[in-house]
Amino acid sequence: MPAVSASPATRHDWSRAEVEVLFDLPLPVLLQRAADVHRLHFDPTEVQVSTLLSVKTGGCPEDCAYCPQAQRYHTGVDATKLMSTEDVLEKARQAKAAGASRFCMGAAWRSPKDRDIPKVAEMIGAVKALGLETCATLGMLSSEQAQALKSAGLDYYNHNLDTSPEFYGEIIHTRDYQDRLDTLGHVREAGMKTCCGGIVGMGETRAQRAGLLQALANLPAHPDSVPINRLVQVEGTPLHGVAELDAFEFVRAIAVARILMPKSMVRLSAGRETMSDELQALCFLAGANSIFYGEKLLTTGNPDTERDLALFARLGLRPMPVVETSGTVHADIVVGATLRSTALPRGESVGGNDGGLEDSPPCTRVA
Ligand code: SAM
Ligand code: DTB
Ligand code: SF4
Repeated sequence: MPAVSASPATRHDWSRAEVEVLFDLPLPVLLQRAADVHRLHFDPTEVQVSTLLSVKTGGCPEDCAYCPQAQRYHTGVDATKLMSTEDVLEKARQAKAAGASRFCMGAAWRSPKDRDIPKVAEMIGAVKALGLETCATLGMLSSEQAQALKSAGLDYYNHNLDTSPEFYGEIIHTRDYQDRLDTLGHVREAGMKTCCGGIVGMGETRAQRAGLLQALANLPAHPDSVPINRLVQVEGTPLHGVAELDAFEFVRAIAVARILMPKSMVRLSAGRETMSDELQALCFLAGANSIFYGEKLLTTGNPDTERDLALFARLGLRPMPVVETSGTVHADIVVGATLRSTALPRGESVGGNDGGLEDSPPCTRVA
């Protein structure tokens, strides 16, 4: 069996066998390793908080077998037009008031039409002007489209590999793996940060889950955010009724993602609504440090904000500060029933929150 390097150095040459060795570790050993890596680069009490909005829902021509927004499946999701900038702004203001630091706009497109780009650019500029980080997920992008979105102020682009190269053909037939890699290349070349992950629980094997994480870790640059989605089973999609993934297998995927991509935000993404608080806590122990916050994902549910606030308080977690180029640190602290933002001079830390942070370690995050 091949040895796994103990070096925490960022690598892009993981072999499948090495990743499988990690997956196969006894769970306490795997969790310990992931937690050690997490602490090298992050304060384990901090969780990055993003809110999602579907700015154009349903009617998608693609055939992703998991997706309630594909037109060809009968899921009860009605197709809508692109939202107006004013309506998006209202939702972004609400997300900011509730404590989100990043606002992610999703569209059920195979790829945007060139005529859509000015409208989306306007939305991005308006959301950014609120002081939120901006993220969009609009499907495949050309190089020119990626540059236009960057110029509009887009910080992150989400485009997932979704699964391992060898399982991919069982899930999607209307675009191939290389199309996804090409879009990610355009996003990187335009100078945006990448948000790229996948879905587990689609009936793939452990080796295929290892293949997804290997593909993500061996990208030319590790994604800045890595969403690990647990399949949300939606009636009418081909994957409805697939065998549920064992909860500990999901935790393993989070832990391996953390070890392979030590400096990335690993997002405990879709699927939280049906997870217990205890399972989510295990995911945070395994190195997850980002969530979607707000009662809806794109078309399906997410935990109530009250439940998330209570979970943060019970676990002693707090929203991750956003470090802006101006040198100001916006630290979000749990106050009453919302996650609130306050501006702090760079280098100062928040002196505790409702979750009892007096005993928490200093932030050891490495830029
Ligand atoms: N249409 C664009 C695209 O496919 O890139 C953007 C939106 S698409 C809904 C974004 C991602 O959401 C997908 O790549 C997939 O990873 C995730 N997703 C969609 N449906 C899901 C489901 N039922 N469960 C978990 N994740 C899902
Ligand atoms: C990602 O990886 N997960 C989010 C976001 N990127 C766009 C989407 C999850 C969608 C879950 C199904 C739905 O709500 O429609
Ligand atoms: Fe369309 Fe994106 Fe859903 Fe695939 S995941 S069907 S591309 S909205």
